[in-house]
Amino acid sequence: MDILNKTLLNLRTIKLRRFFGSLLYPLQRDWLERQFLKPQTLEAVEETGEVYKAEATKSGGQFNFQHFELEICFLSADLVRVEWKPGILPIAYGISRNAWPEVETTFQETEKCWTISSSQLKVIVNVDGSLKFQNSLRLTLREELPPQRQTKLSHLGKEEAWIHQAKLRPEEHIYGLGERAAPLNLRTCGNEEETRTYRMWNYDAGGIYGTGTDPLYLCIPVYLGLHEEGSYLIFYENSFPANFSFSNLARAEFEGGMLRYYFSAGSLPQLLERYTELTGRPPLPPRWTFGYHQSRWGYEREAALREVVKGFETYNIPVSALHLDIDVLDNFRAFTIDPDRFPHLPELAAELAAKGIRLITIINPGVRASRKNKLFEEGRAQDVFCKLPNGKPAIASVWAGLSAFPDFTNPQARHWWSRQYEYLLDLGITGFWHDMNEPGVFVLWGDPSLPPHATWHSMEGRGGDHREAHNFYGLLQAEAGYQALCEYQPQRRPFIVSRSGWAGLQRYAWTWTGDIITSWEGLRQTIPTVLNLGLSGIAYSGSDIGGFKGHPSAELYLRWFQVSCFMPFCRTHSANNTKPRTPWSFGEPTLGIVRQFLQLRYRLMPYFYTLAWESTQTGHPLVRPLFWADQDNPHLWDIDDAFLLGDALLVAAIAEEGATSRTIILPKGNWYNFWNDELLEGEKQVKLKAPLEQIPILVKAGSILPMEENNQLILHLYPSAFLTSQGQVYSDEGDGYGESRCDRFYLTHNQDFLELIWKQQGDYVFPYTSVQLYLHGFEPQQVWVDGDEVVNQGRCLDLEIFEQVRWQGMFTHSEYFN
Ligand code: NBV
Repeated sequence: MDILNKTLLNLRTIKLRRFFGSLLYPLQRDWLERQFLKPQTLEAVEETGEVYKAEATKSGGQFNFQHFELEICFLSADLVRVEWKPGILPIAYGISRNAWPEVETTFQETEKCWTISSSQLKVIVNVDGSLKFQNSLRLTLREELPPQRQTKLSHLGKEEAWIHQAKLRPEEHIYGLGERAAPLNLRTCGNEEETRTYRMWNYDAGGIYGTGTDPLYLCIPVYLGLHEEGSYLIFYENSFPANFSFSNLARAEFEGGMLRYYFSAGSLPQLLERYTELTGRPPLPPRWTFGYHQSRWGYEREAALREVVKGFETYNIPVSALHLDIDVLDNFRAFTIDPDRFPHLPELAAELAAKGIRLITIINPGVRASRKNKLFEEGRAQDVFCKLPNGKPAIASVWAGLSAFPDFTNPQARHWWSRQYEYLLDLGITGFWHDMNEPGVFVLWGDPSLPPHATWHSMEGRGGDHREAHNFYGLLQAEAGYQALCEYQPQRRPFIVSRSGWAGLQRYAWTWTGDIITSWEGLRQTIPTVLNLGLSGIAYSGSDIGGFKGHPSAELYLRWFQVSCFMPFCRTHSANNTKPRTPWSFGEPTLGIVRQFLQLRYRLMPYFYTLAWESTQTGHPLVRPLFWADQDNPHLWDIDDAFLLGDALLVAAIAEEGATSRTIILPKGNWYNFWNDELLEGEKQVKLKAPLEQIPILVKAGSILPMEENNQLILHLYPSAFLTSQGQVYSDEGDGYGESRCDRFYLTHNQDFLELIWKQQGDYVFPYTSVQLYLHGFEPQQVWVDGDEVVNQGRCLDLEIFEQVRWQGMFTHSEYFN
């Protein structure tokens, strides 16, 4: 965006006072940076040189090359850590598991190379420093070129910059990298000139972005490669700014640090399991978080909130949370509530809680730098802010005006920050929304964050500049917030949604896709963005329904809403200068259809909640690309306008104005049309109807889909010709850490019989009053419950607890079942 546009946008949104800050701060930033960027002595790019020593170690091998050292260490049979030194050792903020049992490996030497193998993986180290990774079938998954290093002299002394490259197979597809406004496959073409570069530098898109904007708020240096021989994952444990590109070569260029990365091989689900074993799995969120969230920048008074709640009641729309944006703050200062505009917040919070609606408030990390601000004075006294070389806090202009920024790499700062949440929790706030935590600041030009070389961080006491700390900022703020919620409300599970983060954010927070443009293209973009976040370990995300900035048409809002009902985070949110946006803002038929979709989402609650519980065990994202369950089918590798929700549901977005149908290639297996039970064959392209009141939803044959209504558990049984159908339902209190239970159901069939077995596990009392079994694709004639024949009620059977149900009848789609 050019300076003129930015100036206008700034004037409109941040007002005159902060506008001057956004003009003066970049001048200061650039001046400071000039002081620090002394002319650098760049030494020529170095390669490994000759190897002069190679030896086996406990779980791997150690190699000394003329210029570099290489250490290979198996953490498990399918996960290996590779380290090229020298360089600054990373602080393990992204890592959750540090201790791994010893892995049995064999170390072999030939004339040209060394081979280190586990039962599942072989790493071949060539004399020139190139590496090859093979699976147990000896299929080559990845071939790396010897790394290159550039040594430079900075204000910190001698530093390394690294270039790491690997060959990509012609058909290879690449996914991940955190949050990207790009297609699902990040390697869009093999052509060098058109190759996109993806930057690793968490970035505030400044109120609006669309496809192609890069970087965004949440970069993660992790990617998955998928090709004909298999799939693998690479995670670079390096937080320095970096550029990634994928042409014939996958190239990663890091501006500093050590070249430490992890390689894992396996199917996509296995890769996510390993990666989240390393970087952490998402904890179980409270159940209400899967309900609908309503938000808007612009609820300026309590009365506005009351009115919105009234709307939900009047129009009979379910809602579980209201989000309070910066309007709620007293002069935009962190951890405050404006006493004039929100004088009775505790009463309001209690009133809403009684209706099952939680309040979530925004928190920005910038602390107004003023003697009158107690928080600032306290932070200064405790020395917890990011500093300039003269020891003073680094100050930049943001919402609260000139502000200082807590240095979350300082454990004392995290502790101090986490103490602040108590005040808001006491008022009745349930969850927190961390915004502007790249950290983002107001600038008219240049990078909207702190001076990269001139800002000094604690880095757990060892020291480091903002280049190293920047990408950790949102992650560590989330850690501080999470600790606060655990400490002050130990009986509740934390809920934080964070705009920025890094590898491991899933341990503390959800995210959303930020200020996406209001347009059909914007809607379409949110799907690959959410999918790639999921493949980067972030299981929970969603987008501002209708887009952040702009006025969606009724049709766009509706289509956005329909797809968001199947995303983990379902929230309408919009900028302050947009027209009010609620499910009823567009009148009928939008209102009625939105209501139906939301009711469907609430009915699917047992399914969402069970997926969430599964994710605590596996790290699998809730929303997955179509090839997740059928990765050998290359026709699915680029599909990014449809997704799977868990294993059972396939959802196809309608992201084209006026469209009333669309085509889609189905993954293997058979699929039931959710709306009419038609059975469709997988691995084929099908055309599906999508009138305004529907988007295509398919259910995989072989699924047992749990839903609920009026305290009844409804199990939708979708038999498959080939498989035992299975399903499970996880239940507990919905919050806290009490007892839980898991109900498992197994459906088998032969010619004209169907049998369902129920196995119960866990001490939590079955929370439903009854169970309804709903048969799809089967017409029953006779029914037996636990051996006794009962009256045939047709496709729906209402029961209490049982062990076995048997039906005799006919498959509707007998052509598939014989
Ligand atoms: O707090 C205001 C907005 C918020 O509504 C939005 O969701 C964030 O992404 N915030 C950004 C700051 C200002 C944006 C111009």
